[in-house]
Parts: sequence; C-alpha cells; structure tokens
Amino acid sequence: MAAAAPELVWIAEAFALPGTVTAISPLGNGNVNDTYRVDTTSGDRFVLQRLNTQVFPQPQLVMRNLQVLSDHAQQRLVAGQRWEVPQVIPNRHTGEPWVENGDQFWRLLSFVNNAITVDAITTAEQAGQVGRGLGLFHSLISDLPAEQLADTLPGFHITPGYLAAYDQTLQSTSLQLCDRSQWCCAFVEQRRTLAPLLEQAKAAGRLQLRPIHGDPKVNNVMLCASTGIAVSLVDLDTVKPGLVHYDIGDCLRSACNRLGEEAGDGEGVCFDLELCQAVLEGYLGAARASLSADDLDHIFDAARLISFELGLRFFGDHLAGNAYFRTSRPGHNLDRARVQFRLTESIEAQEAEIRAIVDAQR
Ligand code: GN1
Ligand code: MG
Repeated sequence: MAAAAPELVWIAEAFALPGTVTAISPLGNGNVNDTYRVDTTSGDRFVLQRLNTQVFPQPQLVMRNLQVLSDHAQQRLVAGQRWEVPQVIPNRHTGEPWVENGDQFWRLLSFVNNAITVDAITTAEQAGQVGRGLGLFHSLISDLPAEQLADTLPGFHITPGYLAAYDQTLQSTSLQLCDRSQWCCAFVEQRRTLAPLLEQAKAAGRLQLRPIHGDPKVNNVMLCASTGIAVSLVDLDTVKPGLVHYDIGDCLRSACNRLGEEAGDGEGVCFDLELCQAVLEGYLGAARASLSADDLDHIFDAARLISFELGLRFFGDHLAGNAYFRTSRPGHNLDRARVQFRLTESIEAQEAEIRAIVDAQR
C-alpha cells in the first residue's frame, strides 16, 4: 500500500467500495473542497471529497441535487454517446450518500477513466471541446425542472451581493492598502454600475432561470485522453437554478485566458478571440436550440461580468483575510483578483470583436 493517511483510508473504506484501498493521493486544484483519488484492489478508482461546509452549510442538499441531476441525465443520454455523470457511492453502513466524521462531511464519486483536465487551454480544438462540453451539459439538463434543485449556495453569482459584501469589508478593514490593492479598488469603482446587469435582465424577463452548473471553468471539463473530446463536466456542487449566462461567462473567462487563473499578478493576461470563437462554436453547436435572441445578446455582458465578479470575489476575500478561497502564499487572492481584472479590461477592449463573433453564430 502506498503511503496514505490512515484516517483517509478509514473514511474511503466507510463507503461501499469494491475491494480495499491501495492508495490515496491529492487530485486537482480546487479552491474550496479537498479532493483525493482513491485506488482500490479491484482496479476501480474513485474521487473522495471533503465538502467545505463553511461554503456549503447544507451539504445534504448538494448531494440531493447530485442525485437528481444524475438520474435525469442517465435517462436523457443517447445510447453510444460517451458522456459521464459521476455516480455517488453510498455509505456502506447507512446507505446514505455521505460519510460524516465529526464535523467533516465526505463523499465518494466514480472516477472518469482515460480522461484529463487542463488548467489553461492551449489549442482552439480544446477550447471547442470545452464549449461543446458545456453545451451538452446544458442540453442534458435543460428539461430538468429547476424547482427540483435546491439552492445550495444562496447569492452565488448575484454580482450586486458580492459588491455589497466588498463595500462592507472595505469599510471595516484595518488593512493598510498597498498600491496594487488601491489599483483594484479604483478598478471596482469604475465598474460599479456593471454589477446589476444580468440581474436586471432577469428581473425584466429577458433572461430566465434554468438549471446551471455554476462552476464550468476549464479544469472542470474532462477531455478524453485518447480523442480529446469532452466526456464529462465534474464538480457538480453548484448545480442549481440560475442564468446560463453565469456558466457561459465562467467558461469564456477561464477558457480564453491562455495564461490561466494563476498567472502571477496579471501581467500579460488577455482574452483570446480565437479561443472565444472556438468555445462559442462548440457551445452553440450543442445548445443553440435552447437559446433566444435575448440570450445571445447577453453573451458579451456575461463574459465581462463573470470575469469582473470573480476578480471582485478574490479581492474581497483578500481584504477579508482569505476566509473563502484557499490560498498558498500571502497576497495570493490579490494576485488572482488582478488576473481577473486584467482579463476584464481585455474583454472590454475587444467588445466589438466579441459581439461580432456572437453575431456570426446567429
Ligand atoms: C471555486 O473550488 P473550485 O476551484 O472548483 C469557486 C468558483 C470560482 C473558482 C475560481 C463554490 O471553484 O466559483 O470560479 O473557485 N467555487 C465556489 O477558481 O465558490
Ligand atoms: Mg467548484
């Protein structure tokens, strides 16, 4: 057995695994949950995750959504189509889809075999597959009644809420703001009026609530290791009713930034139009039928707003002492914020070109 913390082995084996555990190793680069790969004597692999219950205070609801989604998608999948929805492995003692250990909440999911993820896109083909993956996911869940899904994270992607929280933090912080932070403050001030854009379009009836993924950044799309095609969208904690624009914006902001989210303090970050075109072709090729003219009109706004929003969330968390996003060095969330703000600037500077790419797909 490779070295694995005995506590982790105990937790993994509390689930109804075939065989016993042979190895447990950290998996992926999530900012919120803890994720491990579990290997077993049966040869099957699994994904073990500790949910961050500060972020998801009702983890049972997260698991119920996952079950609803997975049941629905299984019925909708066409025979022969390679698309995988992670399956939940039950607790071997209680049958529940989780194991609790003190105040820790754990789950075990099936592993998507022969598939990879990338933290930053390098080719237009990958970008096209990431877009197609999101489009397939949206079309699979488009007829899942939104009311069957619980809201696992109230306020998620409601930009005015993040702005209000940021204002409060800024008022109460005793941090001496460095030049780089002051640049971020000025950046937010200049874009304050953007914040309610998507929420206003929703209130005006131009955009409708639908089931969404909530977090479809590039490294949550799994690509077949042999063919490169998208085969799964993982990290389903934030599946809930929302605007597909949150997803489209999140997919674009992460896929069209070749330097990735961890690009130092943002120097050189830009929004790549070739990748944008590929993402949208892939996405619309799979999901075009469910989008209205109003939906298409708001794609540019979505890309700009979700980049800005994530920058605001990172910056707010930096000011608040890094309570939400996991960090690995001082100033990490400030750097991440500046990456997203540089990306926002680049999106703004290319508004006409981005709108033209959308218009060419109508
Ligand atoms: C968080 O945990 P992870 O890395 O999948 C966050 C997303 C952000 C993302 C940025 C529940 O996702 O909203 O876009 O970091 N998830 C939550 O990397 O807040
Ligand atoms: Mg996530």
